[in-house]
Amino acid sequence: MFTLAKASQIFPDTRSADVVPAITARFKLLSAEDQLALIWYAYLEMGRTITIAAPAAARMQFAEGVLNEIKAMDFVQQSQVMCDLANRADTPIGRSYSNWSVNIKLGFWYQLGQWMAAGSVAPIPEGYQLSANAAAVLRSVQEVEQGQQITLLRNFVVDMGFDPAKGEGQRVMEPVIPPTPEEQRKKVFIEGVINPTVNSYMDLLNANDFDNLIQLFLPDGALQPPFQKPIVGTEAILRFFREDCQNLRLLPERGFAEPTDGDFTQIKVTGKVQTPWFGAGIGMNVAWRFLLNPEGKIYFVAIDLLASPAELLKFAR
Ligand code: 45D
Repeated sequence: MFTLAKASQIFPDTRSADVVPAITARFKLLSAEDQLALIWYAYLEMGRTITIAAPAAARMQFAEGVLNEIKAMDFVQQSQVMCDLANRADTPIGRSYSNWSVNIKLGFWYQLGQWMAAGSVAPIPEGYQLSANAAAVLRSVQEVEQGQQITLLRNFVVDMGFDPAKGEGQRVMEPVIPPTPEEQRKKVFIEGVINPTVNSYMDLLNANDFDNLIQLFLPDGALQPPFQKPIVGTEAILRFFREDCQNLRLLPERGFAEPTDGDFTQIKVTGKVQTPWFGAGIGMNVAWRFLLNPEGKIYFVAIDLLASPAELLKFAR
């Protein structure tokens, strides 16, 4: 019947934003100096049209020690720390960094960016000239839609630092906030889909109600985030929800359901997702591809960042 490999092939005509992994791969070939300057230029330019929400204090406390350490250094040392992170050098700061959840990493850079702009942390040298390759990567970043741009920035940051345990180290994550109280929850409406599992999935994720959300999955079910391998099994998926999925806003718009092999049901939904970092300012175009077992439990769900807005309306059989 269904294996994970087969499940991941449902709705094969869904086009995801392949430019994101392609540009990320080119970025990784650049020197550390070019990487930092490129991110700085991209970040300054984005800042003209959109504001990043300041991270909550609860999130920043985990990076505070390292941030204060960096703030006390001179400019040469500060530049070295940033280059070491980009180079994934084995340093104490590089090791701390790799254990942080994505949002803590982003909060750390957010703070450094503020300090760089204010002049208290080493800026990118005035008049720094990107290499020809770096300039080309920057142009590619500028050409994609905003939802893809923020995904690129996030990708660039996530892979910095030094992780001797390759992701198996002691994770440092923000505290899990309590779910939204029942009376404050809103329900989504998905045109073309009336399925209690899919609707509950959206509503529970929007309410940060991860303990009930995980109940919708089969014990060996899987969730595949954009451009990642599937996360398999209750424990790993729940950990991912708690660590990376707080305060997301899912805005599904329409969908299509059909029966498939072995009395399973496959459902594709398209719509937008907002991240707490940019709020309503950036809606990422996404597809959810669900595969439900005959009892309506989730065996597989993939979240794809779509190649273009036209994909939102594509439901060909
Ligand atoms: O190096 O249904 C400086 C799942 C220069 C869950 C800098 C989901 C030097 C299931 C500027 C200082 C999660 C999969 C750096 C749905 C330097 C589910 C700083 C999807 C680095 C729907 C740079 C959720 C900075 C999605 C501060 C798709 C950069 C979520 C900041 C996507 C970048 C969220 C930020 C994304 C990027 C968030 C804040 C893409 C945030 C991106």
